[in-house]
Amino acid sequence: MRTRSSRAVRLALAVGATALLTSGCSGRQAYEDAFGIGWPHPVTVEGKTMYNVWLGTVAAAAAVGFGVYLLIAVAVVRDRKKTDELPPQIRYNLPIEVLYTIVPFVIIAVLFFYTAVAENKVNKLTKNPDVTIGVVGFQWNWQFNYLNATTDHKTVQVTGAPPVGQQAVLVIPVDKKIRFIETSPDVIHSFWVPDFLFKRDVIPGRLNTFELTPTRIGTYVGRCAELCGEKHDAMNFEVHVVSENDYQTYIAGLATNPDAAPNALGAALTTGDN
Ligand SMILES: [Cu+2]
Repeated sequence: MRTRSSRAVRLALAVGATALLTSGCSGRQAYEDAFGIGWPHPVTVEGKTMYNVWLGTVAAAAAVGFGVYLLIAVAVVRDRKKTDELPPQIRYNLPIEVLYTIVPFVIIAVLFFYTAVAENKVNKLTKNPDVTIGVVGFQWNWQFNYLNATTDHKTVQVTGAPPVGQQAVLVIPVDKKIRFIETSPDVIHSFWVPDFLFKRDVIPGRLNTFELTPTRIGTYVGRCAELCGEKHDAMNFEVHVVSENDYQTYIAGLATNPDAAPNALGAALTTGDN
């Protein structure tokens, strides 16, 4: 009996390991899949901060759920019908009522606290970001201005051609603080890179500023997340997170040949798998 069960365990382990290897998942990816509990893999430091809030919230929800099911089970077992006599009918119980008013409030206060802390951390601006990019969302494409980016502090620029002709390309170095300053000349757009787990509205007459630190080299899709008119769906852009060297090469290329197709330049860069 014991041999059969240990053989079954070994078989299950072998099947699991084979599935893991053949699916092409790295160990880290498998770990994140198992413990992310529905949270996508962020490729930014900021996404990781929010991931921690998510884990805490899920843990709190699981504890509450477990408590509720436990109380239901206790009531079902202890108070099941034994005689035809009704159990004592209690109209209220002050301590219990105070408890179930205070406990949810405490839970919400704790969740609010950690959410506010994470939000402040994500929204915090540093004194000296490594790269500053002016983002202009317009009907219907994007323009990226790399402020003081060249060695002689010139600004270089990439503009996607509206409406569908040419996607705008955003190239940023990995593991660097990137500051984005957004504005719009027409209507409200929204800068969104799903893999960054970050989205911020682009509002006419206003400068919205935030910072992100990408952590993984790769190519990602960017979108406009605000219904901004007829060709809203044409506002996709490409994001290349590249090494510092590739980034410098890209900026130098853009500075010497501003008319070169930004797509071609972007595609020429070495990018890791996504
Ligand atoms: Cu838009």
